[in-house]
Amino acid sequence: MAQTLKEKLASIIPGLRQERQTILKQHGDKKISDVSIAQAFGGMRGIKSQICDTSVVNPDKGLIIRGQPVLKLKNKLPEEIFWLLVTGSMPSAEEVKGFQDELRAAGEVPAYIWKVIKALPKKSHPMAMLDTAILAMQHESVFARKYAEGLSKADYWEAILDDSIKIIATIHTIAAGIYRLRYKKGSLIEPSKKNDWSANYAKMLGLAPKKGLTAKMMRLYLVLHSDHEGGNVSANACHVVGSALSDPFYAVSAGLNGLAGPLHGLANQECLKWALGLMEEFGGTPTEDQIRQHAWDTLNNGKVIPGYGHAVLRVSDPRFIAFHEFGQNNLPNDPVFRTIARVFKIVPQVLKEHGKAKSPWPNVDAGSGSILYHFGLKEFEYYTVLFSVSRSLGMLAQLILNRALGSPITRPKSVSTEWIKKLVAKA
Ligand code: CMX
Repeated sequence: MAQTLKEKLASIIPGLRQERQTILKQHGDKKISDVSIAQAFGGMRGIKSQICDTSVVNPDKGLIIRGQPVLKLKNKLPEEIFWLLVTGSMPSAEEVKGFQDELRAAGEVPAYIWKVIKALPKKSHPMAMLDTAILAMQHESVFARKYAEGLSKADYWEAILDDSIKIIATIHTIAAGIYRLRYKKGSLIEPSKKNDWSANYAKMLGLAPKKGLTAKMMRLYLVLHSDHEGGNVSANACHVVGSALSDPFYAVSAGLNGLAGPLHGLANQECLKWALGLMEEFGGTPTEDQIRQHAWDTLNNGKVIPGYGHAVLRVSDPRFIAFHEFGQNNLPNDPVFRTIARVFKIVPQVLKEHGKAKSPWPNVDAGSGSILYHFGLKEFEYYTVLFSVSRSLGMLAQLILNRALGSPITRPKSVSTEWIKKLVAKA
């Protein structure tokens, strides 16, 4: 029988709580990681120190969502992916429809949000606009209100789910509105009751439908970026802030602030900028030798090549592969896509020769920009906003589960350099 997302969660949460308690009681002392001095100084890379059940990133296989490789999920709807992330199973067709209806019912963006966005400097970065809007909507938080009224710990997750639905129901409308206001694209466009979440986002941006291909591209984009386990900057920032019982508006806004960094989500704007710079320098699609030279110039100037390398992955990111296939099937002659495809042939060789990056392979940000550009989204400063709309799904799924399972406040111990020096001296 079809269930609402809340009913489905209510049916599985007791079992998950029991499972966590049993693991902790029977095996709580078992070690899962050692920490070296290099890791403590080095961004905690590779330290296994938190639990995230929505997805895992395998260094050799890439993103696995609830046991399924992301490439197997590439034709699903983001609404289905959210359900999968949070419950661990796919919804039935009826459940998806019910969930979409819930999103539509919660889709009204409060009028004050548009005033807040319009009050920002006109040249604000669209990520600053989105983060501010999500934070300003904190006023709507069911969790914050119910917590102040004395909500029981066992029921936190229900209010977190209510807030999550409000964020998912409105973030694409806010994001599309930011695009139209920031880049003077004309008046805001209403969503359609008939459309799914991705199709409505594409519609509200004002992109040409291209016989349904634009909605298909958007669906792929929003599925591929939805989650990437728990340790990346945005998921981790959202998790840490949420662990203080700050509500999802605070927590997601914090996560998105992290996504706005050039070593994380902003790399997709940087990547296209880099490719367009190449095309401008060489007057069109560059040759392989020209790309090699440009890549070396970037490295010799002490800069990173955006879209390449990864903290965990050691193969080409399957999400890059999915975009690459989409490009080959739908826009093989697009000059920007052809440049990106040629960059993919050359940059891994250059990075291997350079010898620093642990992975010379493309990550998700290497390919998405050329596709967006082809569909008329030419303002590449905006690209991380699209990433954000998608990533809100993973961040919120993780928040719901953490509150359902009573995860405590995050508080690792820091040590001083003096402490390390004494330790080393003793050894
Ligand atoms: N170009 C040049 N140098 C690179 C590089 C790249 N693409 N990727 C890594 N390196 C360098 C690092 O800067 C580091 O140099 P230093 O020793 O001088 O500090 C060295 O290689 C080792 O780094 P690493 O262990 O391989 O990579 P990290 O885990 O430290 O960093 C990442 C990972 C993604 C930040 C890095 O590969 C990078 O800066 N890539 C370019 C930016 C990018 O594409 N970011 C998007 C990642 C995906 C996402 O989160 O959205």
